[in-house]
Amino acid sequence: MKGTVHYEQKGNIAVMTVDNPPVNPLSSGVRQGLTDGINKAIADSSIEAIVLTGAGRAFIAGADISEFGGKAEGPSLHDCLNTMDSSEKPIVAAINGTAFGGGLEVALCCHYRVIAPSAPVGLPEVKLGLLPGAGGTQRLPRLIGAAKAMDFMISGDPIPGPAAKELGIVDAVVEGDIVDGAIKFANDIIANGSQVRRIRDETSIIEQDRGNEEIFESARKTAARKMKKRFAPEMIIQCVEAAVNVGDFDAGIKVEQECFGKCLKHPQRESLIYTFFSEREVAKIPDVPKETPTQQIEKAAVIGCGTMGGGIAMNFLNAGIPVKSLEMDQEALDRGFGVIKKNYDIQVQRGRMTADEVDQRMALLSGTTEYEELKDADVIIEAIYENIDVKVEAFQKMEAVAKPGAILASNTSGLDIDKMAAATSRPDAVIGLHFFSPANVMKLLEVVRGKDTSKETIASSMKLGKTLNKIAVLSGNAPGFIGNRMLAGYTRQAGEIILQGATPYQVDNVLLQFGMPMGPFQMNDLVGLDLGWRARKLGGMKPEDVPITARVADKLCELERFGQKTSRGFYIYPEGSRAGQPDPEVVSMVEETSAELGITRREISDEEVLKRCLYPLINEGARLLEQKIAIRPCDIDIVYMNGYGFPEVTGGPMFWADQQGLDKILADIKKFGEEYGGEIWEPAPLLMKLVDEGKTFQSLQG
Ligand code: 3H9
Repeated sequence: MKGTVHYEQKGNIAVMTVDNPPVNPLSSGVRQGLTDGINKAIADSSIEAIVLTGAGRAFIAGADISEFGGKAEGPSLHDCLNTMDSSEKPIVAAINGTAFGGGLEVALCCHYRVIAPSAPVGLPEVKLGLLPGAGGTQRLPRLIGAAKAMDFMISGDPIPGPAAKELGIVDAVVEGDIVDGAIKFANDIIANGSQVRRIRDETSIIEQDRGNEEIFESARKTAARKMKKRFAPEMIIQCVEAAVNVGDFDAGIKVEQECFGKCLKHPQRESLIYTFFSEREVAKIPDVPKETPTQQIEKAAVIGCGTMGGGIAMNFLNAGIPVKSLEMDQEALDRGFGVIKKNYDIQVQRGRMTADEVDQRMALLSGTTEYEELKDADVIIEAIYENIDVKVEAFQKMEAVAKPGAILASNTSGLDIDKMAAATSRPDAVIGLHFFSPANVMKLLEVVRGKDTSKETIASSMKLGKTLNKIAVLSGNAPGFIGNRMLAGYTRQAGEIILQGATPYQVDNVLLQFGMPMGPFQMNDLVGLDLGWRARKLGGMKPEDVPITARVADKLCELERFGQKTSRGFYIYPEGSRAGQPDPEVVSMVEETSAELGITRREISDEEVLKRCLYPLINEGARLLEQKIAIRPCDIDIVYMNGYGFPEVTGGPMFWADQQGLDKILADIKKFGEEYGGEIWEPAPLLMKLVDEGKTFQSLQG
């Protein structure tokens, strides 16, 4: 059995410590240890109260997620909690660190709770497609009211100890040694008559909520807005409705168990738990051992302070690391710093930061126009114009001034890292650090290893990703890396489909319905249609050589419809709005373009739109795996969910593909190949091999 609980007698108090490193989930051994420990303390007449705490950095991180979907050994969590709840000797939870999910529910089952100021508490089950299924949906509303409880459970976001006290989740915040504090708390209770306070028996707060339909309506609206297409929030609301309107605790628990069972069986649960483990798996690089020495990043430099460079600099400022920005002239620096300050001021207006915090962050930012001044930086990231010659020149200048051991990085979104590395005499220190726009917001960091990048540089960059609060995924060096290489087929298909009969609005709508935050044409409008158009013009491309899938976008650009920035693109954006409205003129333009190209338009079903946009992602993903550009399917999934908005509830394109059936996908790819031809529909050998062997992408995870 996994995990244990230590039992120690301190005078009249039994101190039980959950020990299941690194974060003490409620694995079988812990459940057994809790049950045995509580029974032992109850049976021992010299014990008057019990203190429960966790070893290391966590109190209890929740149920053992790896047990879901399988058969668990040992006592059930419910039996264990019933033993605790019915104890006549007071139990005090000494929340020393993270108390999440089932961990907080264990604490809610204790009769009292004290917490360390730094300890976070939360019920994040919703993020795994679940609900608090160990009494949390019944106990929390009895403690803090239905509205606040639903808010807490539907967001799944943690709060620190003092906020938990303010909300009424814990009884006291204890400075200093938490176990000593809890023992003192327990002795005060003993002195006052050893009363146990069971949350299950508290009724006054839920009675106030009874019959108030508005709070549930409001929770449903919040869930629809913030947790679009998620199954679990509605289940949480139904459980709280039962807590409030049924009133009887055991009847409420029955509803909770039924709803928990529905979540457990729902495909979203499987995808979201896969995502949880994948987010952690991507940090593990098979040929870069955990013990690889890393470079301490104490000072950073960013070349370029435009949209990307400024956003990248903000990541370092947010992590408390001083940054020097290099620009061509003072005017460009002032402009860049102005944008950074404006971004922070918006955070202050939204109440997410204080003016003092902004000052502290801005104080870490300095500017220069001289490469020489980058000599102290531990990492230098170039974020300049996406042109290999310009980048090569920047690397030559970087290496001339960089101190020994500094990481030399490029924020390129797909250019050749080895070419940049070859421009220096230290290719081992060169790496790609591809941030996604807006760089201060997006979670993904694509880390790109060149052929000579050292293990130390890789390990340091992956660690830097964590410091900057990003999810770092390692990619091999190939055009477009993982993300943009896969995206190429997706956007090209969207462009082709509209010429064959769909409208841009139908295509966008299908992908929105699938769960993408925006469709490909909305994305084009956001990024700016002029980028590709200008590049084609600058490159002297003749109109007849423009790829057919870019023809409509180029026509829009000729009319100065560049997208959101000019309030017109594929959509029309009313003054100040980012929500575009369809434009019949664009539909006519698309139809004209089809006619010019001699394409007969026909009705295209939503199903075909979806398959033709998504299957190229999967086919290309298979090639990336085959060519070892992506290490595992989960690396691709994490890139797509965090960098491109692929819906989390699907687990990412490769996981989703497995669930659809690779044989069905391969058959469709072959069919599209016969109908439309082109490299894009040539089945990847790995996909064919997996289908032949009756295997899934998951079978490659190792
Ligand atoms: C639940 O409680 C349901 C109940 O309501 C009802 C039951 C009937 N289980 O994240 P880290 C592993 S649902 C198993 O890198 P950090 C993790 O995979 C649960 N394993 O550390 C990793 O393994 P490895 C509700 C877990 O310091 C290692 O621990 N609870 C669990 O950055 C270190 O994790 C949650 O959703 C777990 N519960 O962050 C909490 N948790 O080293 C989920 C972690 O092999 N956990 N592991 O890759 C977290 O949010 C973070 O892990 C935590 C620590 C904040 C705790």
